[in-house]
Formats: sequence, structure tokens, C-alpha cells
Amino acid sequence: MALHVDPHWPRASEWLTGRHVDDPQRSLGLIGVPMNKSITPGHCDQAPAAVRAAMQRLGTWTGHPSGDVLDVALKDYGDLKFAYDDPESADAPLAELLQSAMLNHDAIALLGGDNGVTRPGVLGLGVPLEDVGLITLDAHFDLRTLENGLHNGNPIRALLESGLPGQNIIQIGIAPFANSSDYAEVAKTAGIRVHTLHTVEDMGFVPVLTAALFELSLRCSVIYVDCDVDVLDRAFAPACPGARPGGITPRELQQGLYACGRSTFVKVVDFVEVDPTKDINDATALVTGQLLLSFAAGLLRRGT
Ligand SMILES: [Mn+2]
Repeated sequence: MALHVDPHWPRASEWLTGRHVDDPQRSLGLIGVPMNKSITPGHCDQAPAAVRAAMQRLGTWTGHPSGDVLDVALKDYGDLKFAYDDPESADAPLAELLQSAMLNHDAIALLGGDNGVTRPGVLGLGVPLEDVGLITLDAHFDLRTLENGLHNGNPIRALLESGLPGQNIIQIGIAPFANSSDYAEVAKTAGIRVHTLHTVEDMGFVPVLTAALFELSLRCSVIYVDCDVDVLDRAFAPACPGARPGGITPRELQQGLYACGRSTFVKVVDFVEVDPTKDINDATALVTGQLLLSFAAGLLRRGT
């Protein structure tokens, strides 16, 4: 399909390929991590390409007084090279790229891949785990046992066992009828703070997230945000195998990512669990692109 060209309407895909204002205020690195080792086999390895392609159909104007995402210089590092079905093979190359990229940017976005990305993402920060805060925006605990090896259902369990203190983990958006009592107990015992969709309903998604960012900023030097797109209602995220009816809306999640972008503590965010082969009318690829743009929009108000 030939795209209409309008010099007065920059596309987010141009921003991805390096277009920005002459004197950008902020800088964001993007790394594709096409991990694909899910409990239910799928094709999350296709997500980085699908999301980048969908950004041809998104613009850069934020709608906020902060203006336009073209004020953020984005550098796309392409897709990480590793064996996509072997999560541990991502550890060393991701740590190396992440730590060098973090020196050059205000923040880094990891474009998964399935949720297995979160484990090497957190470990790859190169920061002692007792100083790392982790916020998951996710319908699931991701605390399954490690007996069948690493996969998309156990990254948080693996991080606990690697030494990430449970008190440093806040999970927001945990869905009813999508988890088990046993794993809820694992979260409780580990000291993880859990905000189910019931809490989110009562207090609002953005207020709960803002409080989590503030709390972790008091006792951690770095915050990692894991955005599992399946926290959205299934109607808005048909490409996420784990999404269920009753999830949050795209606007709530966009506002949440904007809040994460504003926090100077958030150094890395991941976007995971999109399987483009299950998408309908590119709805999920488009919303994931919007979430990346919302985080970048937040960067423009970072520290304010
Ligand atoms: Mn997840």
C-alpha cells in the first residue's frame, strides 16, 4: 500500500528511523527482543516487526502541552541476536547492549517478544537487585515454578530466585479468573505488593501506578517497568493470548506509560506478549505503538 506523504504530518515510523527536531530534549533507545518461548506456543517473535510496521499509521503529536514526540531522539538498535526459543541465550547479549545503551539515553524500551524478556531485562540492568524496583502492568503474576525451565509464565519467579527482593516488586492489573490461589500465595509470601483489577477499579489505574512509582523511588535507584499488553481488555488486545475480558482500556494504559516516562527512576520499560498472527485489524500492534509513544511523551515531562 502506498502511503500518503504530507510534510505537515510526520509519521511515528519516521521517528523510529531517526527523525527528530534539531535540538531534542530527550533521548530514547529501542531494542527488539523477539523472545518466543511461551507456555502456549505462538509467534511473539514477530511482534517487533509488526509494531514497527504499525507505527507508519501513527503520528507524533502528543496532545499534551509537552508537544511532539519528535522532541525525543529515538535510536532503534534493531533486534537482539540470540536463540529466540532459548531465553537464557538472551542474557549476555542483552546485558551488554542494554548497559552500553543506558549510558547514551534517558531510557530504553525493549520491544518483545514474550514476557520472558523481563528476566534478562532486569538482570541486564547491571544494578544490584536490592536497588532495583520492578513494576509489572500485567493480568498475571508470572510466578509459575521453574521446573520446566524458563518460559513466559515464570519471569517474576525466576527474578525472585535470582535475588530480587519481593518487597521491590509491585504488580498492577492482576485479573480475576486468570490466575491461581497457589501463585497468589507465592506473591504474598514473597512480599510482592499486588493490585488486582478490583483495586484498580476502586482507586483508578493511574493513581495506583503513580503511587507505586513514588514508593519504589524512595528505596530503589532504578525502576524497571514490565508492560504486558495482556493487561488490556481482550477486546483491545486480541493478539495477546493471555488477555481476558474485563481488563483495562487503552487510554488508561497510555496514561500509565506517560506517567512512567515522567519518572526519572524508570530506566527501562518492556512491551511484551503480542502475537501478531492472532491480531485483528492490527489493533494490538497499533496500541503497542501508542504505548511506546506515550512513554516517549512522558519523557518530555521527565522530572516535572
Ligand atoms: Mn505477563
